[in-house]
Amino acid sequence: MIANVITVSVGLLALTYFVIVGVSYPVGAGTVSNTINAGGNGASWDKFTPQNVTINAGESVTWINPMQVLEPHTATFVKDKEMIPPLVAPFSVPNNTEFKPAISAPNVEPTIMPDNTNPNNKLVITDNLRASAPVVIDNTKTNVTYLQPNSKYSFVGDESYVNSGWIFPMGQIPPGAPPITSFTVTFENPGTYYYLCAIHPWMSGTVMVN
Ligand SMILES: [Cu+2]
Repeated sequence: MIANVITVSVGLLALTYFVIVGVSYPVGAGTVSNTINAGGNGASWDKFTPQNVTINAGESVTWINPMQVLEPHTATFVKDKEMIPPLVAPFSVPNNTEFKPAISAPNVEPTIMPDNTNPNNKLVITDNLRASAPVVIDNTKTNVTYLQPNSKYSFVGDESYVNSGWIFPMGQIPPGAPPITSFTVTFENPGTYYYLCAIHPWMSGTVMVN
């Protein structure tokens, strides 16, 4: 019993020491971590964990997907709401454009609709590469740079869009999908960087850079 009391007391003393003397981490600003789980298992399947992290300028953060089921997530930084990428989008093509399946699965067909703004054209709905691929768009919103899967990107801070692409759980990449299982960002400048998941936009987090 006495030994336990002493142990607890020493522990409290040590804790007090770190609280009073040790300490440079901002309290309550977020966890210090360089790895963030995009999604998880059980109740954390649609959360970033930790949700808020604090690092110093020049440090990196890596997003991975630890899920046991095949559910992708993204880490997507948008400067304003206009840059939130839809997962699919309509594109206008001439009416005589044919779409032939390029895979052997028999049960596929593109979604095609009339283009009400142009009778010579029709609309085909395709997936949005800017949501699913690793990509950066600069502060002018015009210069688009696609990154390699599992890229390391140096975030300056004024980019209008930085996206991880679909991060899959390790060993669970579907056939034909870009083999993305991580995304690493080096934050070059101080600031608070908000991000969300393009697939589940209620998933969000922040990286606070001192
Ligand atoms: Cu997600």
